[in-house]
Amino acid sequence: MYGNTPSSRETRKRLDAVVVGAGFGGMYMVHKLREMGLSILGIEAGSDVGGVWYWNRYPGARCDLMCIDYSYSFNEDIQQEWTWSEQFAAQPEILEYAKFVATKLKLREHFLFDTRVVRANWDDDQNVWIIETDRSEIFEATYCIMATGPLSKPKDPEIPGLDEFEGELYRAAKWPHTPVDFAGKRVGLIGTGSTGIQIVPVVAKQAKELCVFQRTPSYSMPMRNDKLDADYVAEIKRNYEGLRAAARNSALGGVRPSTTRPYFSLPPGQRRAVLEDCWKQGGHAVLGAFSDILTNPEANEQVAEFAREKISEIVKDPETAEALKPRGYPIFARRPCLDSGYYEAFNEPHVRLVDCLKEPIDRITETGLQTRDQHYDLDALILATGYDGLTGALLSFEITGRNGRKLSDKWKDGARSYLGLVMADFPNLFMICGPNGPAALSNIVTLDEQNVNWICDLITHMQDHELVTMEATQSAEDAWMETVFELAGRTLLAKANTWYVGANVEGKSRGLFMYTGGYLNYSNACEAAARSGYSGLSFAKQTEPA
Ligand code: N01
Repeated sequence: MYGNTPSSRETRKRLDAVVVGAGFGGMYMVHKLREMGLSILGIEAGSDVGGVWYWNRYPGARCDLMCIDYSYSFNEDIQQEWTWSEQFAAQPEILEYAKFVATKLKLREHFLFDTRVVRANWDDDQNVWIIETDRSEIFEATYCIMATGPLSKPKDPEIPGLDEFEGELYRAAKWPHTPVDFAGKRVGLIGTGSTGIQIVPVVAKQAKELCVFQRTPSYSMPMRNDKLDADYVAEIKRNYEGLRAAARNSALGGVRPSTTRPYFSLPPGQRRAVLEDCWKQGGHAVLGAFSDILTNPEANEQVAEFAREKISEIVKDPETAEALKPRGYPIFARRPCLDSGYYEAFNEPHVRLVDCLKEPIDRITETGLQTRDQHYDLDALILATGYDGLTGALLSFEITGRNGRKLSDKWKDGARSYLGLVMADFPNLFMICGPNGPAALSNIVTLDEQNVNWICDLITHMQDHELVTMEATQSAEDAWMETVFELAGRTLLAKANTWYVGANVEGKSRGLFMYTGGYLNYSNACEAAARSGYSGLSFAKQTEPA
């Protein structure tokens, strides 16, 4: 199968494990496997660690989870030595944090940077993964761990003429590493998801004109970010243990507010007071205000109306305010956005909203953007048009399992796996934050740690019992997917056209394939799977030579 590849068997490096990706998941995976004494290699397309935070350098890029959640808990020295400056850190600080961890744990020496995996094939005879890179290197590994991230394959819009634009073209997910100056320029922005909403207020401060081309409006709530003062940081550091335990025991894997109180358990005046208070608190407080916002359509619509009223309170021009109001899908069915001055930016005379539902984009031209009604002259165009989420990165190269089974074939009707971690027909292949886990809905660093720990426990189990291969049984995989679909049927999450359901990628099979039961239930399910002696997996022992 790999006979045509450039390096001969003798020159291939043999390893215990190859880890693809140097984001938070890949970094921790490499660290843990090294602690276990395995020979390892990490492969990363970027020039350094950081994953999504390495690539996403767009103006305003910031984590919408608090740093006390969005950071590693596994190493006390790291927790104590690193000091966050803000409640919700900006991209440069998060990238510095990733670099700090890599330096402290000496992780870089295990990674090949500026290198992409182009093929990963299971060799049934040798029981190894044959992993080929775009530098024509080939590695053989007993275990292959995909830490490729749920949002790492950016997606251009299907708008004709993109290649014809002669101005400056920027993609949020592949932002230049040197500062971009928009001063004096007419800037266009396509896309109003979490990314576009973070970009608008920052670029509005620099540009001569900013035109925001909005197709589907998002619901956004004020982030109300805070600088962290020294006393508070000291308190956090003293109390990390409890904070981390609380995160691990929560539905989100983080210390966001949540409640067991259903919406209609309070009279209207008190509900309103709760929502007002949450809006004032900022962050995701509104999302956690009532227990049934994502399950009760009537409660959801009332919370949505509250958010729409807030837009009218902020945006002075009634027509713009109206166009910014999301309608026709449940609030929080698209990822809830947190902003720092998004709606306020539209009160600036040089910032203009173009409602592409009323005035669709026809094409991009050499000099700007043509809608059905008019041409917008632009010096620069920013694309914040999202990702081929959850499965995009894993399907962007060839992965072949047992008996030549292609992953693209296995997933042609949607991603399927057991616990989002392992699959039938793909022996010794692991996914960190895979598409059938809760990655899109949880704090991903908590999930990274949980996934890595589970994988390492399983590898230890295999070593202890002299097992050479493992894969999910078809029945365990089918049962997990049944659970995933059953839970999905209870939420309103599938009722919006989002990357959650694959609606943003033409031809992608549509549906809610991710686990929506919450982080805690998910990690309990993984623990139960391990406690059962891994009854959902089939193992093989080394066969004796004849
Ligand atoms: O992408 P999106 P994103 N013409 O898919 C529009 C995470 N994240 O990069 O909805 C016009 O949400 C599209 O319009 P529509 C977070 O999980 C986290 O913003 O298809 N518009 C939509 O408005 C988030 O959910 C942080 O009608 C077009 C936008 O592009 C995920 O990343 C920060 C178009 C894409 O929105 C993705 O967010 C940022 C077209 N042809 C992101 N094609 C944190 O803070 C697409 N669009 C951690």
